Amino acid sequence: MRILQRTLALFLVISSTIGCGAEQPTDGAPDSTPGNSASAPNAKRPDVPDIFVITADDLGWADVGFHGAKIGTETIDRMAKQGIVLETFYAAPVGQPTRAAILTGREPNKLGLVTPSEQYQLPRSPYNLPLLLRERNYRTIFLGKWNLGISNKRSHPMQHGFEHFYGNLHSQVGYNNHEYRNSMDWQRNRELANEKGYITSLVGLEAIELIHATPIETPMFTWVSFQAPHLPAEAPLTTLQLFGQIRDEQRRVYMAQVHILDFTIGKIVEALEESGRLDNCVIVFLSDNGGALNASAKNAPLRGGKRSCFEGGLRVPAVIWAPGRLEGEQVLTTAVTATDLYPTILSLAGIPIAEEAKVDGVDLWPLLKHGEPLQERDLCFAYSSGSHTVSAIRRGNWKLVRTAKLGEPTLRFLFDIAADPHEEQDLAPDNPDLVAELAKVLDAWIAENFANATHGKPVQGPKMTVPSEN
Ligand SMILES: [Ca+2]
Repeated sequence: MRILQRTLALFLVISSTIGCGAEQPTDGAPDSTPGNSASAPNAKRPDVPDIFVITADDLGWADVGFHGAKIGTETIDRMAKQGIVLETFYAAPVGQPTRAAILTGREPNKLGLVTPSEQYQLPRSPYNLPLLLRERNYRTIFLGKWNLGISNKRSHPMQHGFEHFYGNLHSQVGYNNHEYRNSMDWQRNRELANEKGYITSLVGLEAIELIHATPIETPMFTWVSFQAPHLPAEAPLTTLQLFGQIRDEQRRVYMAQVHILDFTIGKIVEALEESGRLDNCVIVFLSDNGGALNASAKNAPLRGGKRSCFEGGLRVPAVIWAPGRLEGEQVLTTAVTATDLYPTILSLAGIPIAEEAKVDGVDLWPLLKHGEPLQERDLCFAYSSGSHTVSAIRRGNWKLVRTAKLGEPTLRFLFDIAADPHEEQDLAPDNPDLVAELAKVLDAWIAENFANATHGKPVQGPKMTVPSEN
């Protein structure tokens, strides 16, 4: 019966995509939604919000409507309009470190998570976010792509405090066959989920079911981790037809992936409205790294893309939307990072930050709510594929970027990001002292963090694609 219901619901989702077309906005202002009861006093519920983190995967800076795209991202654009656009949100150059930063608040390089290796995994810690939230009676849910360890036994989301997991452990499963390298990687709570459907829609359906099934007295922490629009380039035929005028085939598929991603987020928001949760919900939306140019993402006018430390690799579309708690129609230009989400979410949940957690990020809520400025800080980034190493430091409006290919001299670029956000004018030749000063700080940071990650011994779990019975 459950499968039948899900299949029917999936059909409705896909059909609705066609019916809605790409340009129909989601209607309704959240503050005036009839029947919205979550903001009413509830004696049984602690005064904390539901928290939804929604991540896209490799989504380009310019691939959302609020940055000019014409892909049909009405719900993301609604969140941007009614919430606060985090216009200078820095992720890592690849997704795995960003994901670790969200769950730990720490520089992910310190955890041994630098490259998107299948063998590195998120270290166990009593301070990981879902564990702390669960101790405070949050229902903790992870849906979609995990990518922080592939072992069912040692690095599973449910061993980090998530009580419900539905999705894939690997990075790049088939959207329709749910396979990674010819093995099924699709599960619900460690049990193989042999279900049919497009994974973006399946993740959305699971979210909707859980939203309706969770008593309003129970606060929810849900990370909806969409794989879209990461490769492989696969989209439902019916959604592809909406973009028939796009000649480039890969771009056409990419746009369809983004569109159905947005459509699915819209259905989740509808469920939050129908269940009376939206007014008491804080939703954070972001991409886990810059758009992947080889997958037809567009970051322009930002320079570069995924795996680079130019803005196109680091700066991602990001929004925080809290209909009952934050004034909307704002754009925040302060530079913030993925490590800041952990202390911000704990702050919302009323959980103090333990010194032992060694958090690097800062609580953004006073800034978001009251405009209190952050203390000045250097933001550092690094990534290495082995043959190609990139790093950057941002101090105020200055940004030093270094790139090095194996066997070639290191290139250094200095930009004034405020005056030149697209990194077109290299000011390094005119400012050798500043370049040297920033390079010194960046080198120290790399020695402390990045070097530790590359030369340390991250815990490795056994490679296991099909969920075990343990
Ligand atoms: Ca990614």
